[in-house]
Order: sequence, then structure tokens, then C-alpha cells
Amino acid sequence: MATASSRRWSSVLSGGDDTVVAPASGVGIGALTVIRLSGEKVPVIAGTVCPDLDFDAGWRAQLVPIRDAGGVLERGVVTPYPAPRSYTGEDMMEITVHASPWLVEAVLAACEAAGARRAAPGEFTRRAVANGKLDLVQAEGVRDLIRAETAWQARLAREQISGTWSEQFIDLRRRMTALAADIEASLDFEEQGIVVSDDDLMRRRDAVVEALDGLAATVDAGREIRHGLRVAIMGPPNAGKSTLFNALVGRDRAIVAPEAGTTRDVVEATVDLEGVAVVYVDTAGIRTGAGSIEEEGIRRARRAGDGADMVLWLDPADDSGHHPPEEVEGRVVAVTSKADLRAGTDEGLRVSAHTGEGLEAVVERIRGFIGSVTGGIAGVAVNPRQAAGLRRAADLLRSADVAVREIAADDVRQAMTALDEVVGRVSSDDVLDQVFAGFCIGK
Ligand SMILES: Nc1nc2c(ncn2[C@@H]2O[C@H](COP(=O)(O)OP(=O)(O)OP(=O)(O)O)[C@@H](O)[C@H]2O)c(=O)[nH]1
Ligand SMILES: [Mg+2]
Repeated sequence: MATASSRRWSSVLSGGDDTVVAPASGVGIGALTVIRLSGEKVPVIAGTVCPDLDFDAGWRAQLVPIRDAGGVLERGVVTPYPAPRSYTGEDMMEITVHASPWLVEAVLAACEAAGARRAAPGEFTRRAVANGKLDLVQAEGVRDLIRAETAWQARLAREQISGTWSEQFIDLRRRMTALAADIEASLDFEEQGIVVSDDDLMRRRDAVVEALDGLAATVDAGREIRHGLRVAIMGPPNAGKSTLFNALVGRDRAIVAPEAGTTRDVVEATVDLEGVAVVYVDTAGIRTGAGSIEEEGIRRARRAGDGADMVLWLDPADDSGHHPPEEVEGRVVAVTSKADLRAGTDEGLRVSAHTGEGLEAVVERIRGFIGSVTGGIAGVAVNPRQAAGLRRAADLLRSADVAVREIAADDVRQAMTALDEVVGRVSSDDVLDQVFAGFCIGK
């Protein structure tokens, strides 16, 4: 076994920072907790907290006593990950102990006493980025995977982590490099008769702009998959909105009553459909001349409509002729509700929450919408941060007038920097702080 001092040297040479510790599994009721450490002092800390561990026999779980100054706390499973073959690229170690809150706290305190400090949220992944183990897009994938609650959320996260998104961004950057180089070359060698035509440069510029715009446009699908597809149920009072809402979510979530104006607030429930979270939103009936509480409900209903990807507008069969507010037009699926009360041949969907008629057709319509979202993205659905960077790059490139070579080359280089910021090749502390603020401690 290497001595602590020899290992310390290798860590110093690899430029280690201070050493951090945190529980990596959720705190709460559970059988086991994993406590994670990363940094140059990990081998030294191991020498104090679990002296029987053979740190250099890495990537192998070892059952060893875990100690603090007072003696043995428990026997735990410890896995060392010598640098650079670890998640962060630094010396790491994972200690698995029983999930007793007292015990976990005692092990953390023992690690602190031996030289570690508590990790900030996302600090392990931040170190992985700093050490080139992951780029920023992949790090965001890690965050998304931890948060994933549906199959599609997990799938997008996995593809982000795999690096295929970053490859697409970097490929575009490569095309920009070539473009900038040709613009500059044509500037330097014009007298020698080496001419790259404006047309050729423009065509290449436009192709990259188009690709950037296309990627940026996937942000809508990204939002729908990450935050759920919002389906608002709207219509006049008493249209059967809450009854349909309850039927769609499969439980009695909202109050149903024969009085008009029963629902005052916005009620939401999420259902997993085709691996996508669908957030059904029940709203207050929209009418004029309502009392002040109901007025507020109506304001909220309209706001819910604004934020919805799809609006089911319910027009009851026995009292038809109500039209949706203008602002939701284009997202409306017209539904005749209470279809059991009056037969009809209207074109739109007809449902009766009482007989069950037409319910499956409503769900089918939403499935179709999901299909159009997931089918249109070919594996990439960027987040708002990435979209903003891609748009900035596209705008800079669009403004590059190749006829004015000196300025054009500079615009292209600025566009490249915007892309570098997306993947985290260059990033300010502000950007990093923002990305990692969304992480949990221990990741
Ligand atoms: N016949 C029939 N009655 C229905 C149907 N759906 C709802 N109702 C009845 O219509 C009344 C109003 O239903 P709700 O679901 O509370 O209607 P709402 O649109 O949420 O009403 P508000 O919240 O007041 O705007 C209740 O008495 C329901 O039982 C249906 O499909 N057929
Ligand atoms: Mg209601």
C-alpha cells in the first residue's frame, strides 16, 4: 500500500484543490447512505477514518471499520477511486454506511476532522467539469437525470450525458473555424489571387445559421418534456371541466358540483403519458358578471390558458355557443361536453364524463400532440441556457457580412465564443454558479 505521503505528492502534482465531503444519497428513511469525498486529501483522510483501507486497490469495494477520534463507528463498505479515473478526476472515495442520521453525521464529522469540508451543491460535478471529465452540457444532463421523473426526461438526460449534443455543437464550431479561416485567408492573400467567393462564404454561413436556429428551436420541446406538457381545461361555468379533469387524472382531485362557479382556483395534476409528464390544469369557468372571488378565479384561468401547450375548450351540449378567449386561439381543441344530454353531429370531439364516451379520443388527441413533440426533436431538445447561447451564435453569424471581410471574421469568432460558452469551454463563474445551483448536495 502506498503511504499517505507518497500519495499526497502525486495529488499535489496533479494540482488538487481542497477536499470535499457530502452524503450522495438522499437523506431520509432508507437502509444505506453513500458518503462521497473528492480532493487531494482523500488518501490522507482514508488513513484516519478507515485506516484498514487499501486506497491504491481502487475501484474495489472493501469492508473496513470506519472510525472517529472516539473509536469505531461502524463497519462500512468503502470504494476508493484513485485519480484520474474517478467521476471528478480527483482522488475520490465512497463510504457506504447504514442510513442512521446520527451515524451519517458522525462519519461526515470524522471526515471533516481529518481535513475535508462540506461540499456545496453540485460541487462534485463542477470539479468534473473543471477537470475536463464532463463539459457543461453533459453536466446539465447529470442534473436532468437526477430530476427525471418520466422516460423521456431520462432519455434526454442520457443523450446529453453521452456527449452527442456537445458533438453537434462542436461540429458547428468546427465549420465556423473553417469559415473564419477562409475569410481571413481571402483577406491576406487576395493580392496573390487566392479568392474565396462571397457566394461560397455566404452559403456556408447560412447553412451554419440554419443549423444553429434548428437546434435552438428545440427549446420548446425541451420545455414540454422537462416541465411537462400543460393541458388546460377551460370553458364556461358548469361545462363539466372538473368532472373531465377528474376522469383524465383518474381520481377525484377537483370538487364537482351542480352550481356554476364551483372551481375558483387553478388545480393541477400530473399524469405520465407515453413517458411524458402531462400536467392537466382545471380552471374556473369563464363568464362575465361574476363576483370578486370568481373574478380572480377567472383571471387565474386565463393565465393558465396562456401558459398551456394545449387548451381543451369545453362547450356543453345542452348550453352551447361559448367561444374561447382570443389569446388561446391556435392551441384550442374544441370539445363538446355533456354529450349524453344532447345528440349532435358536431365536428370536434364529443365527450361525456358520465358515460365515458369520447374520453379515449381526448387522450388520443393528447398522445398525438406528444408524438409531434417527441418526434420532432431527433434526440436533441435544448434547455433555455443552451438555446440562448445558440441563438446568440446564430445572430452574430447572421450579422457577419462576408463582403466586409475584416469585420466578418471578427463576427464569426464571436459566434464561436458564444458556442464555447454553451459547452463550457469558456465560462464565467456566474454561468457556472447558475448551472450548479440546480444540483443537489453530493452530486
Ligand atoms: N349529464 C352530464 N352531466 C355532467 C357531465 N359532466 C359533468 N356533469 C355535471 O355538471 C355539473 C358541473 O360539473 P363540474 O365538473 O363541476 O363543472 P365545471 O365546469 O367544473 O364547473 P365550474 O367549476 O363551476 O365552472 C355537475 O353536476 C356534474 O355532475 C357529463 O358528461 N354529463
Ligand atoms: Mg370546476
